[in-house]
Amino acid sequence: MSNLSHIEKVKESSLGLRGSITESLSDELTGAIREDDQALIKFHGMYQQDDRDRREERAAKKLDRLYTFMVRLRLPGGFLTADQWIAMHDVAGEHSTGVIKITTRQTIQLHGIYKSKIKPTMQAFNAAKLDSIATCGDINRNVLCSAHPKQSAIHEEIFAYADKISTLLMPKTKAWYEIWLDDEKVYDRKEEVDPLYQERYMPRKFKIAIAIPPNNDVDVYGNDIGLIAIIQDNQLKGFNVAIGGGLSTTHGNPETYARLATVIGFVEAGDKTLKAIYEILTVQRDYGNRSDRKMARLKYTVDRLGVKKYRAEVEERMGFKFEDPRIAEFNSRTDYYGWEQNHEGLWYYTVFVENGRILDDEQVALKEALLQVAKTGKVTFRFTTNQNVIISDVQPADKALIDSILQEFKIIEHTNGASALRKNAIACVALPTCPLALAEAQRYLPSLLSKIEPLLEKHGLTNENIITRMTGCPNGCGRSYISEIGFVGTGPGRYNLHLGGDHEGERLNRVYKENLDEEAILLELDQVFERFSRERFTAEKFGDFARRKQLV
Ligand code: SRM
Ligand code: SF4
Repeated sequence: MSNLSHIEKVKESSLGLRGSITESLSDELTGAIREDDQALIKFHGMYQQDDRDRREERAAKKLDRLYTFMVRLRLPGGFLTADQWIAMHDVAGEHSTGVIKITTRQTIQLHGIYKSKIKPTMQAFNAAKLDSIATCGDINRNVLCSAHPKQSAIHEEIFAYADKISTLLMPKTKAWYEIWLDDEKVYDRKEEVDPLYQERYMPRKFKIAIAIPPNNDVDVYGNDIGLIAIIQDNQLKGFNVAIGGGLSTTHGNPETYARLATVIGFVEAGDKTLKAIYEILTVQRDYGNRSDRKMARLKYTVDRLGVKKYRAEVEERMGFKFEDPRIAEFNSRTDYYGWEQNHEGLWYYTVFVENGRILDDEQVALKEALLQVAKTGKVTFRFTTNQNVIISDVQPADKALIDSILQEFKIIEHTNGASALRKNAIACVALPTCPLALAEAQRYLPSLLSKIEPLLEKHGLTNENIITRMTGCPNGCGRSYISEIGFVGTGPGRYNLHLGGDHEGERLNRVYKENLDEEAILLELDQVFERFSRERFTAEKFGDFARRKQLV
């Protein structure tokens, strides 16, 4: 096909995602890697970046950009053992900036890894039984699942699907092991035949999440495939399947849009669920746009073909039909902060981690505290899609020990002390590492919230659980388009302000005012909060109010 995009050709001629990565790594003249290899390393779970704060200074000295790499782990459902935590903590300290960053997709990223340190990083992860395969690139990414075991008595059974799906959709190439672990070279590529991904992989990234109602913590409708667990009589019956969610747009390109996934039916738990997922991918693989990457996500394929046709094609390939969707209702998206007990009596402490950044700063030594907790060997860890961490699976007899560490390091004070606004807020990474950022996000949102909190207090709204999200550009990594207050970066210090999304993640918001600076943001919010406090119905949520009053 002559109109394939350049990346399609790079994938196709990459010999199983190898390209010239090995040669790029051994080139000591530059801290960067070759351009085509930059696309390929994404499939291995990493991105080439540079410190944007230092661009000008380095350019003035006629120095090349300060290239480093970001590595993202594959953690289906966001689960780590205590030993893996310790290993990850050590790797972060030795090879990266030291900050452990919890992402909005329930995993962690390490930033600032020099080219020469990528291999030792991967090898240390592998020694801890961790990998970064397929966490980026045109392939199925980290699979999400509602994090908190309190969510359901059969949480473990549902949670296991995140791992099953991740395994089902792993690429067959052994390139990751060969390049990063120096495993034996694969000479016969027939050993790597990949019936799902073939030679060109997916047209674009692919994302799957499993939600356990009534909590939609994973933002299930923002995914290419959303699975909504259907539990009846305390048994997992199966899943409502939603397709075509995606939360990215491009400023100035009206052809791009955010879209919530459409429920296409119900499928029984077990093999039928896995078959359905697999064939939804094969249809997108075969019908997705491979010439224009801006239009390549599943959401555009679904709208181009029509939901009915897409479902019919999947059903034909599955050899059975979807049943009618079952009733499922969501009522929240918030994490369960603090201590909670599950049905078996195990304890869970959800720590508030502002924007997912685990580090030791002047306010709280969060990284050290979590290391000490891990060193007890009496816990596991689960990441949430709200960028928090749950200290998990604590036996009743060990709770006092863990609690004393959390007290000693003031983690409980820190978690309890955060306002409702802050606990419901997410920001993406943005500057200084994200090459696509137009404005700040995780470095700016905390201070902006400190100015919004007094406005809420002024209008008697301090305890409102308003879902607030900020992204440094319209790509939507912080899922701003499904928030009640969304900030989308347009340029340095400027944001579009979005309002009117619902609390449960079932309705997109819309632009309220464009290109606002901080003063204008605070002025607008002050006015809207004033009306909300005066004109709201009893218990009406902020997003619903903004919609009812047609503010957007
Ligand atoms: Fe994202 C690209 C960070 C979740 C939509 N995202 C990027 C890159 C890799 C920039 C790049 O392409 O060079 C960012 C790296 C920043 C850095 O320095 O670390 C980046 N995305 C993130 C994370 C780390 C944000 C965070 O603070 O947690 C999240 C990592 C998730 C993970 O563990 O896999 C992250 N990204 C998301 C989400 C939210 C989600 O999936 O629930 C979205 C919107 C949902 C969606 O996909 O529709 C999202 N990221 C994008 C897009 C737009 C995709 C599109 O359809 O056009 C890009 C740009 C691209 O792919 O071209 C992007
Ligand atoms: Fe970067 Fe934009 Fe994603 Fe934020 S939303 S991490 S600025 S790509």
